[in-house]
Formats: sequence, structure tokens, C-alpha cells
Amino acid sequence: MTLRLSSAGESHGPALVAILTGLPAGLELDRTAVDADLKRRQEGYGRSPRQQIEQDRVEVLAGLRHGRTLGTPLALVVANVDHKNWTWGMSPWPPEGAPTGKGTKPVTLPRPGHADLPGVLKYGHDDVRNSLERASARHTAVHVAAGAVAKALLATIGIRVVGSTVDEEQLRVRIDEARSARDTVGGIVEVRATGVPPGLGTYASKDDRLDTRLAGALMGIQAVKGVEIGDGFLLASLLGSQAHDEIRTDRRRDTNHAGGIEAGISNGEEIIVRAAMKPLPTLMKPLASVDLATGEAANALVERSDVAAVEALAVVAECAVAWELAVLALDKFGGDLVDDFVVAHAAYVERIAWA
Ligand code: EPS
Repeated sequence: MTLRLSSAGESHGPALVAILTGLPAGLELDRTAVDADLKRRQEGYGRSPRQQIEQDRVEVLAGLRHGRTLGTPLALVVANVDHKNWTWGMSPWPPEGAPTGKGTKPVTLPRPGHADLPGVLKYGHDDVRNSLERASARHTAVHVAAGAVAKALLATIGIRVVGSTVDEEQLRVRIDEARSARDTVGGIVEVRATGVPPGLGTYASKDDRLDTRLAGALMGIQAVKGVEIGDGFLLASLLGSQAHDEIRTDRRRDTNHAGGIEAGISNGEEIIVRAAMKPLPTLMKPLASVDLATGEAANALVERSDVAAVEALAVVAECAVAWELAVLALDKFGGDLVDDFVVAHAAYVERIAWA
């Protein structure tokens, strides 16, 4: 069975939900490890006051018994604590009583760079909120919970995935400057995966290449505008003799320009990917826009937001990479029971004599 993930949830709705199907039975999950990743996502420098309202915790509704997966769909929930301030505005059913709290008036001032304009045009909404709520990066919380599960599975075969920001010190200076200027910034994150054996992904079809999957997974995260694998864009300016990683007799490499992927397959070296995040589009000094209710020129919506979410992206990207590696590892090694998965991995690395 292929490992699959579906999620649902609006930013200020009752909760975020993920359903994971295709997980083997017998995988031990540690609630504190999942919650620790949720916390890491929230702690980044430059986040909005929203992060003081939320204290993300995972709840499990199905698929787990006494801390072990059952081989049945795993249902994860991360509640939106802030929903209590939006019960009328974000009520799933027609709200009762007089409007109260937040989200009661339609948003008609689309922000350049957010989902607002293309979303309402596509879906025919007359309130921008109907688009922005799902497009919000809030829903990355439940994807981090799913990624924590993927990391637990990968750990059983010795794979470790870690995300970080590129040049954290400089990023924090830029965030401080942007905060004082009431502006926003983006940045770059890097994810590295160690212990990945050669052979995850395939050149046999382009959808199944490891680089296709990783690029898609990273591009699927809000605000990501660029993805790079290994030396990425730099490779375009090198000579072939400089760009490729020579093979030693033990089949390992001294360099890793390829970022651990050749022809869409892991080659046993560290997987290295980077993602570039654009500056967040909710600005305290708004850009020019149009009031969709009147057709007149107007400034874009101004509301509480983050100055930057790059440190959060490092965690979200780590979880997205872990998820894709778990999908491809399960494709390769299979197993209804996690022990079968571990045994199949061991037999494979023995066959290829991979230390
Ligand atoms: C977001 C806007 C902000 C962010 C949010 C993403 O939310 P709010 O409008 O409630 O202040 O804080 O991210 C999160 C809530 C989160 O948990 O990451 C947006 O418009 O994308």
C-alpha cells in the first residue's frame, strides 16, 4: 500500500486534520516527539502574536493503540485555539445570533502575493477570507505532525532528516530591520537527510524520481518560490569535470555536488535540498490593490501577521522531505508490519554490501 496523506483545515476554523494511510502496523510513536516538532515550528524568530495564542499539540483519533500504529488510517488533529475568537465568523454551519468576534465582515482588499485575488476569482467567493483561510501557512502544523510520524518510520532504518535556516545570524538581523520598518522578509532553508541508502526513487518514470518528489513537496509549502538540489543553480556555471562526484572503490564519494541524487535515485550520499521563501505578503505598510466591492483603488488588507516564518519553514521543509522519503522507502521495502520493513531494508543493504 502506498503511503498517502490528506489534510484539511482552515487557519481560524475549529482544527487542522490529517489522515495518513498506508503506514505499517507496529510503529511506535512518541507523543512528546511529535509535540516537540510542533513546538519547534512555532518557535521561529519573527512570528506573529498568533503563536502566543496557539500551543500546538497532536491528538490522535484513530489508527493508534497504546502508542503503536494498527496498520489502519492514522487520524491526526491539531486544534486551533484561536478559533474561540472566531466562532461566529468561522462557524462551519450558518451562525446563530448576532455577529460577534473576528471574521464577521467580508474581506474585499486582496493582498498582492497571497491567495486573495486568484482564490476569489477561481472559486467565485465574495469574501476573500473564503480563500485565505485554507491558503494560510497555519495548516503546515498538521503536516509537521505527519512528518514527525514519517521521521519515526525512517528512524527504524537509520535515516535521519534535519532542517535548518541558511545563515541564521544574518536572517535574524534582517528580521529585526524589517520589523522596525514594518516590513517582512523571506530567506533560505536547507534540509539534509543522512542514512538514506542508494536506490530510493527511480528514473523509470519522471513522477517517481526522488528529485521530482522532493521539489514538488517543497514547492507545495506556502511562500516557497525556489528549490535547489545539491549545488543546484551553481552547477549551471561549472564544467562537467568540476560538477560531478567521483566514485571511489568503496562506491562512496568525496564530494556531493549532486546532493545525494543521481538520475532521480538516491546514491547513498547525504540528501541535500534547499528552498527559498518569499517575504510574507501581509504588510503593515500595505501595497496598492483594488477594493473588490467597489472596484476602486485601495490599499491591501492590513492585519496581524508574521515578520518572517523562515525558521518555521526549516521545520516544515524537514517534515515534507521526511514524508517523501518515507513514501519512497515504503515503496521500496514494503511491509504491513514495521518489522517486515526493517528486515527488507536489512536484506537489501546486505545484497548491495552497503556499509
Ligand atoms: C498566516 C497569517 C498568520 C500567521 C499564520 C499564517 O496568522 P493570523 O492571521 O492568524 O495571525 O500566524 O501562521 C500560523 C498561524 C501558524 O501557526 O503558522 C497566513 O496568512 O498565511
